[in-house]
Amino acid sequence: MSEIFSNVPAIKYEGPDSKNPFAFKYYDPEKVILGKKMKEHLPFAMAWWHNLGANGVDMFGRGTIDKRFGAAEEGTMEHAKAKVDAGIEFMQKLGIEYYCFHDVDLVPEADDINETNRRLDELTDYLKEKTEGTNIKCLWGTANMFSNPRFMNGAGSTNDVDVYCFAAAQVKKAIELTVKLGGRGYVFWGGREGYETLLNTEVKLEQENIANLMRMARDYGRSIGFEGTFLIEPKPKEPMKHQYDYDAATAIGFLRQYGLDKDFKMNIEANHATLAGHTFQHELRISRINDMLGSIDANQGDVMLGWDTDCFPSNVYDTTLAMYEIVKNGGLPVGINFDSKNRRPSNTYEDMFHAFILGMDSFAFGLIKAAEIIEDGRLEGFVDKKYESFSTELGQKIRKGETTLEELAARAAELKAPKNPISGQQEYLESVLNNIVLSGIK
Ligand code: XUL
Ligand code: CO
Repeated sequence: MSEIFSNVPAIKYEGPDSKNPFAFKYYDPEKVILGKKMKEHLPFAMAWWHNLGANGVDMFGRGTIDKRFGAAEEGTMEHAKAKVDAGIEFMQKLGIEYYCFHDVDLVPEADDINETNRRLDELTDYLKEKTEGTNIKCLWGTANMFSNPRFMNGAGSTNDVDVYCFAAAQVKKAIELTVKLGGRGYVFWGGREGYETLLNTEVKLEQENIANLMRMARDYGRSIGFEGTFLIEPKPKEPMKHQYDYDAATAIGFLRQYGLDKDFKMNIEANHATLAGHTFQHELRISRINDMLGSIDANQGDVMLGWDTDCFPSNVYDTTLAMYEIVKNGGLPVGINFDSKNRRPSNTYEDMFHAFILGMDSFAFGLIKAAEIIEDGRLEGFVDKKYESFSTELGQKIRKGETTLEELAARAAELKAPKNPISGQQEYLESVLNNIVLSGIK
């Protein structure tokens, strides 16, 4: 197997003062933070579709990036195998141990699903053989139920029983492959599970059918030995006008309604959060407090653009607050998938590495600063103080749900007026956050 990325060395940690473009400035895998190695806090994964597939094509222009990786022609099994070789070399050079895939990222899809499945078997045999003896494994798998025209009216939410069977067949196969490749998670992202207009849509039927597809997936997965986490990846829109898994709160409510909440958690994507009008931290917090935080798709949107740009994460305030939620969650049961892609004019192999160095360093920096927020104590100390009245005898009684309106109204009558409300001190807290983020690396 010849070296594909021959201009790029193995990427090592050199520290914040390094000017080497092919070195980590913050990601130091063996460094211990809050009792755990950085690489254990940060189970990074490469998204097969973006990193090995996306060639810069957009709605207005053809691809700009050559991702043949030495294969003669795109869309062949030779190309599919070249992607495996390139992917392994890429991950090893960066020290990334995980990858995520959709079924059809791995092989070119055939007209007959039997042939597609045969190709998937051949390719995953090859992938397994090539990763044997390395520490590279699958983070999560998923079925692409949004690109093929048969899913134009939805997959689990389709109007057509036969199309529903194809969705089921793809989910079945993708779970089998996830198990074969040792995956920790299985994701449902419902790109076509939603509607363009309610004039032609039976929302109740569609949602019940989606829930049944997920139930069958859970039962089948458990029956073939999948012990990992099933995940819903919320997104409010794009490609559909409205997607049912709008945000974490909506998806969690859906899982509870259909009795799926013991097996499923959230895969929170930063850019999907902002499309829903939330911060990334909001979506992580809502998931965490409901014991539903399973995994993240690491990327960021662009404040000037209202769609899913899947930029590599560079905003260290966002990664700091995200890592704060993740650390508070006790880590992630699944991991951190860079669902991010190079910008179209970043069209060299070197750019692929720069992108991951940016993303991994941004999250490593976020982890360092999240630990500092916790150790510093000023932010959490303020929050404790803000709510301290709920530690009093009456506050505790309210928390336990042991009070009545009459009793509380009697106290209000006795007080006549409450004491002045305490300040929320937002600007002070923001200056504390700045102080921590900008204080350098110890
Ligand atoms: C689309 C998206 C997907 C999912 C997997 O916005 O995020 O790539 O992560 O289907
Ligand atoms: Co995603």
